Amino acid sequence: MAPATRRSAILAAGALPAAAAAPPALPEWGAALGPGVIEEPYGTRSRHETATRRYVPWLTPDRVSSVSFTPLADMQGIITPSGLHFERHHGGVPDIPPDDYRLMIHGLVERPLVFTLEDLKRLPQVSRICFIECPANGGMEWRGAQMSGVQFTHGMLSGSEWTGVSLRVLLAQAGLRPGASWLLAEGGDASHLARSVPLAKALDDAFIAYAQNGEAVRPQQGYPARLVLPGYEGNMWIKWIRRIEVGDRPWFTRWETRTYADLMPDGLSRQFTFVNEVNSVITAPCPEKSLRGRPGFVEISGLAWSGAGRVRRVDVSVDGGDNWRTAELAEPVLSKSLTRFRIPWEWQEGQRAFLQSRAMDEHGRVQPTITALRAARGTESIYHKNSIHTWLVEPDGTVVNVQID
Ligand SMILES: Nc1nc2c(c(=O)[nH]1)N[C@H]1C(S)=C(S)[C@@H](COP(=O)(O)O)O[C@H]1N2
Ligand SMILES: [Mo]
Repeated sequence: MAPATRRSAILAAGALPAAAAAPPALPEWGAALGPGVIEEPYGTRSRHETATRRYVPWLTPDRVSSVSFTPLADMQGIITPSGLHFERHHGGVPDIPPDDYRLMIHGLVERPLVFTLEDLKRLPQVSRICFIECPANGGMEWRGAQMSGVQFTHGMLSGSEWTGVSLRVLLAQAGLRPGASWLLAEGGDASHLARSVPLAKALDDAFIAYAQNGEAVRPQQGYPARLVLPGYEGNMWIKWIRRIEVGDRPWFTRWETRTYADLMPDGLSRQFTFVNEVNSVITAPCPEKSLRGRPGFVEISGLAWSGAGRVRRVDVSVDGGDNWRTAELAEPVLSKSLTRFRIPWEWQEGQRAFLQSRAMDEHGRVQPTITALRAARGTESIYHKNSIHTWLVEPDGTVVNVQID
């Protein structure tokens, strides 16, 4: 069969007969007036776009523990559209009228304070683009490849611009008392999820966000305000935050003693693993974006991130790690943010390939192989899996989730 020309391939993809849509013919949509500006005061995406958050039925049986995943294969750049941000809640999404919202700061402080949302908005503002990742991202893959797409292997990951007020500013207003060294942050939802946060982190780059990607934080993300802890594991980013207590030691809440501790092979568990270590994944090609019928030039593209700082380098292999080439990092490359990488490739029909990406951050930390990670951490944990991920490209272009040494 003769290879398809670019033009015939484009025409074949469209819904209209070729002659009606292709220039220089005038297509139907250019021959009549469309709706004007008053039709849609708050905009939505094109009705032809279908990417959605999805959930795994056996993983999220009820509202006490539900999670949906960002469709990473459909994402471009480093910002996740707010409507596709992954969701993780332990008591459903509360409906909080902004006028009724209050944030209390108390404990080891000079002046206990209660802030309204307006109070928070009057204070000096900070904005930052950063990723949030649930530490359970990839948790279903610890014992072997299981999920059939990047949405489920890595989709508890999103990137946003968050805007709000620095915790440093709020704590300065309350005034820290001697001995202050930890905070307890508590959510206002039915779960009352509460996590201990080191004071050093709070004074470094933590903030209370009331905006996300230029508008109010979405209800699913913590409206009207949530804690943002750049680089720290997602479950500490308390949503619907209502209370910050200052103390002189961690609280060891039930979330910390039972839920979010990393089980180690020797039967002990790591109490706190705050930082999400350097990680990456190829988002194209992937199981959702196969190469079937698309031989020739392929731009391999993906996301890299590190909770410890900037991504310095991403290497890509198409032969399961025998040979590596360094990918291009797309600007901006921001600390504790998603970073987009790209590298050109030629794929031939009939060629089997094992695609991998391996990120390194500015501290020289490198993603381990799955074998090395298991040797260090065992298989009891479901948290903090940052190993090199492998996609198998079958000879027909199908892409499959596999694990190799
Ligand atoms: N109040 C409250 N905060 C919460 C949660 C929750 O259930 N209640 N879930 C946590 C978990 S486990 C994660 S991974 C992140 C998810 O944030 P997102 O839903 O905005 O993606 O929020 C965290 N903050
Ligand atoms: Mo989470």
